[in-house]
This record gives sequence, C-alpha cells and structure tokens, in this order.
Amino acid sequence: MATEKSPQVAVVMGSDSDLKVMASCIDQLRDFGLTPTVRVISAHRTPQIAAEFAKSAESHGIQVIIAAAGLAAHLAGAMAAWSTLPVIGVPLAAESGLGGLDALLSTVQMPPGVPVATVAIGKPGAKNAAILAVQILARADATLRKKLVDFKAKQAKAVHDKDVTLG
Ligand code: RP5
Repeated sequence: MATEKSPQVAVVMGSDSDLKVMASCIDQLRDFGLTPTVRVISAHRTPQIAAEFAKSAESHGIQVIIAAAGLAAHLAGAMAAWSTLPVIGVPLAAESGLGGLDALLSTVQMPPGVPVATVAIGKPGAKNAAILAVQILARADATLRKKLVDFKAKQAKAVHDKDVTLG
C-alpha cells in the first residue's frame, strides 16, 4: 500500500540541470500520492555512487528506478546493470545540438539481458516514466490501480471536453 512516506520509486538524474525537466516526473508521482527518493547521481562523474545506489536500492524499499540523463546517457543502463529492479530510462535533450537523440540511443539500445524501459525524450517522457512506475506498482496495490483508472477517465474527459468545445 502506498503511503506518503514510502519511497517506492527512486528518481535519479545525471545532473541538477536535469531537474527542470524531471520536476514533471516528480510532480506526477506526487499526484499519485507517492513520495519518491530524488538523487543526482552520474554514471560518469560519480560511478561508484551510481553502483552503490543501484545495488542497495531494493534493500531500501525501492521497487522501480527512474533514471534520467542527457548526452551519452548511461545512467539508466548503469542502474540496470547493478539491480534487478525495473529501470525506466528518460533520455533528456542536453545542450549537445542533437536534441536528445544521443541520449535516446544511449538509453534505449541496451544489450540483451539488461533491459531499460525507455520513454520519450524530455518532458513527455518524464511524465510517462512516472505513470509507468505507478502502473508497475499498481499490480500489487489496489489503491494505486483505482487512482490510475481515475487518472485515465479524467484525461479522456479533458480531451472530450475540448472536442465538444470546438464543436
Ligand atoms: C548528463 O550531462 C546529465 O544528465 C545532463 O543532462 C548533461 C549535462 O550535465 P551538466 O553539465 O549540466 O551537469 O550527464
């Protein structure tokens, strides 16, 4: 059962410069009543901490890891290398001039045996990562399942209302 205090989801990002995008992921998780653990950890700049975090995440109650990074984005892959928890990767568009395609390919093209569930680049992916994490947790949590049903219904109504307004 999800409570305000249970950090079942970890949101890790390669830099604090990623926070402006990942705020929408954190906000979405909070909207579902979750309080994620949020960390800045870099696969390249703090590799030891990345390994230690991934290895110990499950023992701290984490059930899903969301990992976001830009450029040569290896953070999600590093998490998946060191943990058997499901890892959702969010590729970000850092200032590389490639619009996040670099991070997308780095995150999604994992070798067989080490999957990373990769979502879209940037904000849409950040929001979807949160929803996907909730969907994973909801398999064993009826309260979250109900919240997901309500979320989908509200989303559908918003689209329908716009459709009616446009007439
Ligand atoms: C990546 O490098 C981070 O995830 C970030 O998207 C990008 C740039 O980091 P900063 O130079 O802004 O710290 O590792």
